[in-house]
Amino acid sequence: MRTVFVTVVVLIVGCGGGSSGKPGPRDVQVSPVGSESPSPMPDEAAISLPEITNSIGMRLKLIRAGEFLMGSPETEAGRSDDEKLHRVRIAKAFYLGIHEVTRGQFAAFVKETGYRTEAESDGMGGYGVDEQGNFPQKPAYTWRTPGFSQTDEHPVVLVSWNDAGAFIRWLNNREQAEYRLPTEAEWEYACRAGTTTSYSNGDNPEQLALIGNIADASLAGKFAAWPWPIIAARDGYVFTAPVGSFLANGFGLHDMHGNVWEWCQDGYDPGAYNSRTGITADPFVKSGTYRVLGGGSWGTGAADCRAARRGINDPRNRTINDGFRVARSGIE
Ligand SMILES: [Ca+2]
Repeated sequence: MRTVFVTVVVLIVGCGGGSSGKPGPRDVQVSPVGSESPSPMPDEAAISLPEITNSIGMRLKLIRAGEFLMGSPETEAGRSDDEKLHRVRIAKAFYLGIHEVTRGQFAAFVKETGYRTEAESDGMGGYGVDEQGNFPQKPAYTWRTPGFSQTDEHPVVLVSWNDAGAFIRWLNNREQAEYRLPTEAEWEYACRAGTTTSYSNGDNPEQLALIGNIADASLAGKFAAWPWPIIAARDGYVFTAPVGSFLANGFGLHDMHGNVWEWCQDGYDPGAYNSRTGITADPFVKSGTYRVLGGGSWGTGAADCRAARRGINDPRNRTINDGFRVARSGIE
């Protein structure tokens, strides 16, 4: 199965296809501990890249134009066949949120607009996790009441791709700016921050605990039968963590791995990478039944947190591990 954890969508590539009414895991496979890859500390020069703070206190980092290898090498543990390695040019600089959009920032939007998320407006709620570690959809599960404790500094969850779009339209209206979701290519470029390894700090899943909140020993202590791989390391969080709780990557961005899956603009096209040759400038898949997410979440295994992983979900879906961060264009 190739779906984002806790989702109604079951995709299609390599699993016989079709949709399901139940959540399901992706084809997760955690690589062995003991990689020789180093665990670099963030590059101080990169972290000092220009930064802006917007009208709701959101900090965004300038991400410079450049080229990178998108996707993963065939030797990468846990990879999928939709990740063919290819060269991509990000032609224009853009700003990207240093952090995922927080519950407090989303609350400011709701307070000003009266917006009701899809989980609230259709009365169905979203997908949460109960005490037994099952993933039911319930009206009670919304961004306000995800079923676990959150402060305003935690990433907002249970927001659909459409809800993220509504937040961004509000922000653009408020600031007369050009906020948007990052493209899939921009997201991976920013996540990698110049690295070519599975994660921005190497290939060792156990070292993910230094830079992100994933399914770890903390989670295992609460849910004995969690259906996804769990690293032995302890990151200290069963559910979401306050944004910025872990080390930044080389571009000064926090939580690109773990915490919440982050919605990208793109539709999901499983064959998109295979069709690209040479250097592809600013690839963007405009349409698609499903939308792409990056980075994995607090509940997902390490392989799903890889920079190259292409998470997939229906744009109307809302779960306790999907959130987003915003990009801003119109630079230079
Ligand atoms: Ca964790």
